[in-house]
Amino acid sequence: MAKSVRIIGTPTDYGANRRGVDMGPSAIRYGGLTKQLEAADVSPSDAGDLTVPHLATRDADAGAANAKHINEVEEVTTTLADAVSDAISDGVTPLVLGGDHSIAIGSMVGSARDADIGVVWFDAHGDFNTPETSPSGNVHGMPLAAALGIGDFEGVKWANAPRLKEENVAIVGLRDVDENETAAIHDSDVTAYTMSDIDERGITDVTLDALDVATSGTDGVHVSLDLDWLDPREAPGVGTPVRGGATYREAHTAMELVAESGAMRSLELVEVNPILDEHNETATLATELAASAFGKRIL
Ligand code: B3U
Ligand code: MN
Ligand code: MN
Repeated sequence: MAKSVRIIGTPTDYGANRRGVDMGPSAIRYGGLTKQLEAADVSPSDAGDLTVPHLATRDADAGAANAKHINEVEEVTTTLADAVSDAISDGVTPLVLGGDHSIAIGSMVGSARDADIGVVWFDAHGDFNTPETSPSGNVHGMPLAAALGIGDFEGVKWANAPRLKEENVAIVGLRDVDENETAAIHDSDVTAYTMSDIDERGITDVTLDALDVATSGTDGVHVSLDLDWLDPREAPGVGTPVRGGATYREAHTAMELVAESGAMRSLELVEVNPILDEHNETATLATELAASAFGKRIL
């Protein structure tokens, strides 16, 4: 029987420093998401977009300087966490379309509501800042810390992903990490693989190791795919591109290994910025990678 997937659009950019990622869900749908999922023998249903507060209706400078729009991010987190957890209770795999990476707090809280989960985080960045360490105040650089209960988020509790442990978090593809973030990652029990690790060991080895970390003793894995994990030549439509990222082939290989693991409990595609994209190619690539993660094969 075809696997059922529920598409959950989360059109928000409160956590980012550049406007535009709020249009990500539309661009990803327009890039052929449904067709790609069907080619992966998945039966998709589209729940549309969550209702999230629009920036135009809020004070542009809301929130503390070191955690911008923290209350809006909290609202989105609550709404998305419920949607993700409802999908899983219905026996359907949630596919969350961002939006900036701050939405991952909601995805992880929802995915970890009734299960022990691991996380594989594909990203150029560590996303391990806290309001105390962040150089920008942008919450999209903080979601892993937030979901793990690290740092002081102006009193916001996030209902920390209740059953997620540092030991089960693997970050893959790092190449732009802030100084304090490096120390925090070292001090934690998360496992982090840099692009150099991928260069030296190859994407297959690294991804299999990351999946081992995330599946060990857990009920399933949340896969968080920040499109800036890929090289900007493949994925130009992101807010914070960093040279030297994963290639097209490496990204597909990683997603195919995710599918083969059979452990994916929830997936999110984040940081697609259609304003910065070229002919929607980053959004289209996101749909292809989702298909690979759900098991699309050539033969
Ligand atoms: N580490 C920097 C930059 C950044 C993190 N995530 C993105 N950019 N997309 C920060 O602002 O925390
Ligand atoms: Mn990120
Ligand atoms: Mn990133």
